[in-house]
Formats: sequence, structure tokens, C-alpha cells
Amino acid sequence: MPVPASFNDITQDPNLRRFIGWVWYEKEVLLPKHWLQDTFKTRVVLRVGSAHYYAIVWVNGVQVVEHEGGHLPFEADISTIVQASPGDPCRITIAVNNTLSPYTLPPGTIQYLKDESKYPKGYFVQNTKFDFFNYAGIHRPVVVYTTPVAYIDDITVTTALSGNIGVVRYEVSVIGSSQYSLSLNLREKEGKVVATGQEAVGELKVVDPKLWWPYLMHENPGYLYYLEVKLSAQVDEDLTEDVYTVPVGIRTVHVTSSQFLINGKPFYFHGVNKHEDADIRGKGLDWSLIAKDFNLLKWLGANSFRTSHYPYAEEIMDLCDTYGIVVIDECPGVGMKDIENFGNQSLAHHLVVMEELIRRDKNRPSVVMWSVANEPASELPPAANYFKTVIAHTKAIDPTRPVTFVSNANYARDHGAPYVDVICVNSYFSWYHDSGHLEVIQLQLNTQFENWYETYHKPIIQSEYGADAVSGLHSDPPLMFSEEYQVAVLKQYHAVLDKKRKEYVIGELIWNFADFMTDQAVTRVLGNKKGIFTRQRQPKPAAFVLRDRYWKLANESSCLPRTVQYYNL
Ligand code: BDP
Repeated sequence: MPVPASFNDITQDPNLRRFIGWVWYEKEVLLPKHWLQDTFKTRVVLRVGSAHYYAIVWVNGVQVVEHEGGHLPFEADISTIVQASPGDPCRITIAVNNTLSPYTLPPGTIQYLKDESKYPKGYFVQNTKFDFFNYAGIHRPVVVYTTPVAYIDDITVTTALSGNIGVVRYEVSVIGSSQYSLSLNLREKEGKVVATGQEAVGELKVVDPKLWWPYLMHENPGYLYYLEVKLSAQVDEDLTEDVYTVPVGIRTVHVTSSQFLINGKPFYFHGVNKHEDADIRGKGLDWSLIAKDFNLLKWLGANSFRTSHYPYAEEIMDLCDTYGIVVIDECPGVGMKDIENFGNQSLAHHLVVMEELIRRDKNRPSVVMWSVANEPASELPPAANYFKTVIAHTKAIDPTRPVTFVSNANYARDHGAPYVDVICVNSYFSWYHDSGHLEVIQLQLNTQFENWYETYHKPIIQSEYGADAVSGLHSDPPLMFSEEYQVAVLKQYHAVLDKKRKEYVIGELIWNFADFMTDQAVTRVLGNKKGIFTRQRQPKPAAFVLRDRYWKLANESSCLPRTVQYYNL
């Protein structure tokens, strides 16, 4: 079985495609000799980028780590095990179980179907209430790396602006020695050192900094400085050195009652919702696919996306930082529709997931907001305390970013909305309600925005809207599932968005960037077809409509002089 990849679509075996339970991966690797000899100086670490959903890892038969939750990395110090038998290959065994429960994120249930006149003995299915295929396996790279035994464990960077001074606050945590010194250099992209530091906690100042700007908002988007942190530590009689470099984008984020400000300028999200999803590899990381998607985002004139409905690979996030693609970073709180999903067990896990996500992505300038859930049953009374707690916890760990969750609840009955900084609303007028009635979209969308704004006086993002279109299916007048209908829905939404974006609507994210696989259902034709691109990343007509719109929006909202205009690439 290849890694990284979902195991589901690799073979012709239908049982493996829908398999629920334990799968086992094993590989022997040869580690460099000097990693194994320097017993007291080298720390050997095994890191799994993500495994869906629950994983237990052994090295040479010894259990080294277990981890609950897909989409986020975990690691184990394996030094003592591999250094104990330097002559042998290192055997890595990873067992992965994709069974979901009411307390996992996302939640799911196992249902035993006991009527033996209909089902064989022991027959069960896994039910989920989210709309994407529960791909499983080892989805991201597994690597073995080393550090010295005294090492840089973590670095936290936040940035601020004070007049023409860029302030880079940092905190370095060191493990393995209490006798150490640090040397920090903040370098420009081109290498020149602009500020230095020696303390574990400090502030670096940059005069007239080059700010990190979103794509299409500035002629030089995604500008990154590099903070190089050098640790020299005394370990027994020896001096060891560890070096780590963090990309730093100097930028600020603020939310007012009607605006989202990046570097003090109003930012309008014109972007997409995505999935990690493609033929054959499922949710497995694929560099060619990632590069293709970023090219399509740039072509489209999209300045942002939401990581619907779980954290994406670090490799994707790195490119967002580099290209200036703004991210709403979402945790896997999706499909939370039942009352059991709001109890203490779920809550405790949700808090841990937010901690892991923030530890991974906190230094990324592209991440401007955390989303703690998608379309939870937020009208249930326990959702009030649940979201109050998750959002307060998220803000306590990261006071620098706004927090939201994405709602499709009625504005008057949503118990989570009082705690968010930005209201994110999904709606599917003329699709799931009033199916086929394009003529009601404008009225209903207008009412939706006014209701939410009058209740909360917080800026609003249309965080999902769209319609399924089966590529190549035509109908005029536009009928549901045709390419023409998808275009017509978008245009109706845009008419209202164009009015409301002058007031308090701060963004629009189409559902979805590309067609994607779901469970089989009577409403799904080999998956969800709301993509503006097919699953193979070919444009439907809706992609051209959005492309025209996004480039126009870019010209209106960029910080370039009025005489300078963007042209479609
Ligand atoms: C929304 C969900 C999204 C679905 C979409 C749809 O947030 O995950 O895929 O609807 O039904 O409710 O297409």
C-alpha cells in the first residue's frame, strides 16, 4: 500500500474500499550509522504527517505513540529503541483504525443491522453526517529525522505594527538542557539580517517592514522574513547546536463590526472551499495535485480558501504563506448533528484538537481566522456552553486571531453565534430549499443577511453557496444539475453580494472548488458535483463566471494605485 495515500481506491476490492476497522502498515528502513552511534547526542524522531483516524505506532515491536484524530501530525522520540540495536534495520509498524464514534471529530456511529432475513450475521455500517467520503489510511508523509538531545522544541511568533515599525514577538522553548544560549537572526527574503536577539522571549523590530499581503492586494504578496534560531547547549561536557528557521510574515488582523482588516486595510474574501480529494489517492498528499490547485486558484483570482472541513497538509499551508492565499483554518468539527456530540467527552477532545491545530499552524501569516466547526447542530441548547468553551479556549491559546464556526442554523436559534467574531453562513437557496426556483434567491439571501446582521452586528461571510452541475449536462432554460443552472445560481447570489459587500458582508466562498467523492446516496452522482472544476480539475462554465468576478473584485479591493489594474493571467 502506498504512503501517502488513502487505501480505499487503490485496489479493485470493494471490501477494501468500504473497509471499517484496523489496517496495518509496516516498513523496514535503514538509518544512517552516525544517528545510531552518537547515543548521547542524537535524538531520533519518527513523525507521521497524518493518519486517519486512530493510530498506534511501534518501532522494532515496541509501542512508541498512539494518536487520536486524522489531519494533524504526531511524533515519537525513538532514540533509545533504534540506538539499542544499531546493526538492525528499523521496523516501523503503524496500525490505523477509521472507526468513528459520537465523540470523535468528525463523529460517526457504527450501526449493527440485526435482521437476519436482510443482512448476514454481524453486518454493520458506519453512519456519518458529513458530506465527504471517509477516506482512510496514512494520508501524509512519514519521516524519521534527528535533532541534538538538547533541541528547539517550539517557537511562537506573533507580529504587530506600530507606526512604521514592524514588531516580531517570539518565544522559544528548549528541551534537554538548562545551560544554553540562543542567537536569533531575522533575515529578509534576500538574506540580509534586519534584527537580532539573544533571549528566549523577546521582541524584534523592523523599520519600514515589507508587510505580508494577500494575493491580489499588493504587487508583492506573501512577503516572508525568515527567523533563524540557533541554540548552543551544554550537554555533559559537550556543546551541541540546533538550528531552526521559521518563515515570518509581518501582518495584522482586526475585525470591526462590519470589516475584516489585514494590515489596517479592508479585506474581502473572494475564494473557495476545498477538499483534500482526488482520483485514486483519495485524501493522500500529492505534489502535482497541490501545484495544479494553486495554479487554478491564481488563475481564478481567488485570494482565500477555507480548509473545509479539516486541517490541510502542511505542504499546502506553506504555499498559502508563500503566495499570499488567505486561509480560514478549520478543525474537523463537521457532522456534529446529534446531542451526544456536545457532551463532555466530545468537548475535551475538541479542545485537544484545537491545541494541536494551533501548535501546528500558529506561525502562519496566511491563517487569519480559526473555524472550530462546520454546520454543527448549534440550535441544540448544549451547543451554547460547548461553543463558548471551545472558542474561549482557542482564544486563550491564540489571542491574535479571530475565531468563528460555520453555521447553517436559523439566526434566531443559533446558540454558538454570540461567541464568534465573524458570522459565517452557509445557504443553498433554490437547491436544498425551493429546489429549482432561482427567482427566490435574491429575496431569501437578502433576508438572510439582514437577519444575521441586525441580530449580531458582526461582519458576515457567505461561507458556502452553490449548486451541483454534472459536467457536460446542458439545459436552457436552466434546470437543476445542468451547467447552466449552476451558473444561474451563482449570478443570483452575486447580485445580492454586490449590494451587501458595500455594507457588512466581508466575503464569499464558493462551494466547492472541485467535485469530490462522498458516500453513495440518491442525491450524489459518483460524489458531490458542486465543484466549479471537475474532480480532474477541468473548468465548468461556472469557473469562468467566478474568474471574471474575482478579478474585478481584486481590482476594486487591492491597495494598488487606481491606475494600476490586474488582468486575468
Ligand atoms: C453543506 C456542507 C458541505 C456539503 C454541502 C453540500 O457544509 O460539506 O458538501 O452542504 O451539500 O451543508 O453540497
